[in-house]
Order: sequence, then structure tokens, then C-alpha cells
Amino acid sequence: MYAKSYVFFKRCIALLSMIMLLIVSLDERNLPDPDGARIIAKQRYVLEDYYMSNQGVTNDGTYYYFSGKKNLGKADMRTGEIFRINTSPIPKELKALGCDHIGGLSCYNGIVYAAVEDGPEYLHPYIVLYDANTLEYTGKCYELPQELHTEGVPWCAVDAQQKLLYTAEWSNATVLNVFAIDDLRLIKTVPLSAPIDRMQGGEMFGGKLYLSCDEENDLKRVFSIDVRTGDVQVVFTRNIGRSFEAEDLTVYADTDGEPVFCVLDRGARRKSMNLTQYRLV
Ligand SMILES: [Ca+2]
Repeated sequence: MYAKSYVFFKRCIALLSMIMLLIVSLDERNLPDPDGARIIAKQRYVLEDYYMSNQGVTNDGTYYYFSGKKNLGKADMRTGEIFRINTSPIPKELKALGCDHIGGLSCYNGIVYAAVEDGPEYLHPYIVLYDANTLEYTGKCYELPQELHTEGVPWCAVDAQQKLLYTAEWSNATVLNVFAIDDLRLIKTVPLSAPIDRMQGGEMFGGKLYLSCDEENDLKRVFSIDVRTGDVQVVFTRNIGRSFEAEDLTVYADTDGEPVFCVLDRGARRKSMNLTQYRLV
């Protein structure tokens, strides 16, 4: 009896998932092409996978790591299928401070670095370290200077070559915050050549920091920062429209060593997530 109910339940979920994916793909059939890049793949997530993947993304070359507001997920990069989750990753001591939101992720050396913040006053910005294999909390977390994160800490990006970690204010950011990866001590701030608004997440590739921004227009551009000079550039324009909410991004190298940008977006109905892969043209 239980087995029959379980099979029925799984079939219902699969059918519901197919219907939602069809609706979402119809919603997106007339989206304009990006400028400066082309789409090479798109993975869509609905239902429970939506809740696992609606904030942050990073990768280690084999797996994607996702965050929802209160969850972590791990997916095979070949299939995009989420196969491991942690539904309660925020440590108790941080919950006691009001921390209830996991944002952008970055991965380094078997550790997932997660930006975790409280609200609504944003008094306790944290970087929390998780075991990339198990998604469990490692017991290590670091509070960041609140005066540099007055609107919380929505994302972080690890620079594996320089052994650094970067953050910035969420919007109207005028400096890049630079921390040592080993103990998250603040090393310096780098002035930006132009302020950046509504930064949702980033990742390092080839010595540059790439950022997904949820601009309040139809462009939803990807920017780069030269982490030594603070020079800000537009890398490409995604043209997905303002009904989407841009979230975090991650980057991996293709077989030629060229970057593939994987940008996470919340769909127009806020019931689906897209992980869209772009190559520069
Ligand atoms: Ca990221």
C-alpha cells in the first residue's frame, strides 16, 4: 500500500514538473538574444529544486553548488540534476543572531564559502564555510565588518590564485572589499572606476572578477572588475527583461580554456530558476 502511494506521489510530482517546465519555456520563447555572448545551454529548475537553487551558484569543475535562502544543494554539472541537499545549513549560533538568508556561493579547495546575512537591519554579515562533499557546516564562520556591508553580504567570490575573498556593498558599491582566505581578515579595499548597482553574485576567472547584476532594466548585464586596479567593464548584455530576477553566477573553463558563464535567474513567475550558460562572441 505504502509502495503504491509512493509511486503515485512520484508520478504526480513528475507530471506537475513537466507542466511547469512547459509553461516556463512558453514564457521564454520570445526572449531577445544576448549581446556580446551566445547561449549554449539552459537548465531549468522547478518545485523543490527551485527552493534549492534560487540564490547562489558556484562550481568545482565537477559539481554545481546551489543555495536557496535557507538551503544548500549539489548537482552533477553534466546533467544539472540536484542529488544532495542540506535543508538546515545555517549554524545555530548565527540563527540566534537573526541570520536567516544564504546568498551567493564560491568554492575553493573542497570548501563552499557562503554569504549569510540577517535582516532587516543587516547587523551581522557572515561568511560560512561548508564541506563541499557533504554540504555540512565545517564549524568555521567569520563575521565581516558591518560598516562595509550596510545592506548585508549578498555574495562572495574566492580568488584561488591570490588566496583572497572578495565582497562589496549590494548596491551603489564604490569599493571592492579584499579579505585573506585563511582567516577572512580585511586586507584592503580597492576603489572601483564606476559604482555598480544590485550585485547578486560573482566568481573569479582568469584574474578578473565577474558579476551578475539585477539591474532595474531589461539588460541584466554581466560586469567585470580588475581586482588589482578596480577597473569596471561591461562583459556582455543578457537582455532577459526586467520580469526576471538575476541572481548569482559561476564560471568554468571549456575544453579550449575559454570561460563559460553560468548565470542563475529567477523566472518571470518566481516559480522557476534558470541556469543559463553563455560563451563570449
Ligand atoms: Ca558564485
